[in-house]
Amino acid sequence: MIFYALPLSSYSAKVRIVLLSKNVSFHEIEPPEGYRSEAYRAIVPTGTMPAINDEGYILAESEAINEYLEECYPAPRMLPTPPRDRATSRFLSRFHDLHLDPSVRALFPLIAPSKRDPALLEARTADVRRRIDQLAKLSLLRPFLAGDFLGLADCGPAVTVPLAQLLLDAIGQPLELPPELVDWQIAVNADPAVVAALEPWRTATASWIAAQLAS
Ligand SMILES: N[C@@H](CCC(=O)N[C@@H](CS)C(=O)NCC(=O)O)C(=O)O
Repeated sequence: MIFYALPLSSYSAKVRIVLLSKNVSFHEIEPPEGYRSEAYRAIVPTGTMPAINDEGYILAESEAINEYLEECYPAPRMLPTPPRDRATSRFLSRFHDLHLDPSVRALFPLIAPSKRDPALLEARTADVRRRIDQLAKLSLLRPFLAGDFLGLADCGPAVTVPLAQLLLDAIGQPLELPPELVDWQIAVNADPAVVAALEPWRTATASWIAAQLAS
C-alpha cells in the first residue's frame, strides 16, 4: 500500500496512527510535485492528502481511509461494537474534521508575531478553547474518546489537541485542558503507535512554529 503523506500534515498523522496500530505494511511517500499538483491529481483526482493506493485502489479523505483500514484489517479493532458507541465514534470523528481541526487551523496565519491582529487572535483562541471544551463534553472518556481502547475517534484529536497546545504556547496563551482530557491525553500518548505516528509530525511542526516565530 502506498500512503501519500507529509510529515507536517496533521491529517496524515491521523491516518498514520491507524496504519501503525494495525501493523499494515505500507510505503509512505510525498505527493509527486506536491499536493494539488497536476502530477498528483493524475493519481488522486481531488489533489488532497492524505491518500492511499492499495494495489490500484485510490482513496482520499482521512476518515474514509481509516474506516477502510478498519474493515480490511479488523485487528486490533478501532470501532466500538454497540451501535450507539459506534455512532458516537463516527460523530466525534466528524466533529473533529468539521469543527475542532478547522478552529485550530485558523490560528496558523496568526503565529508570526508581525501578523497578529489582537482582536482576531482573541476571537480565534476563544473559539479553540470552546471547541476543546465541547470535545470533553461530547466524548465518552472511558478513558478514550469513544470507549476503553484506542479507536478511530481518538486519531484526529490525538494530533489536533497537541497542535492546539503548541500553537497557543507559541502565542503565549497556554491551553489548560479540561481534567478529563488530561487523563485521555495520558492514555493516548502511552500508545506506541501514537508515539511513532506523531514523531515526524512533532519534528516538522516544531520547525514550522520556530520559523513563524522568527519571521
Ligand atoms: N478532509 C481532508 C482534509 C485533509 C487536508 O486538509 N489536507 C490538506 C493538506 S494537509 C490538503 O490536501 N489540501 C489541499 C486542498 O485542500 O486542495 C481529510 O480528512 O483528509
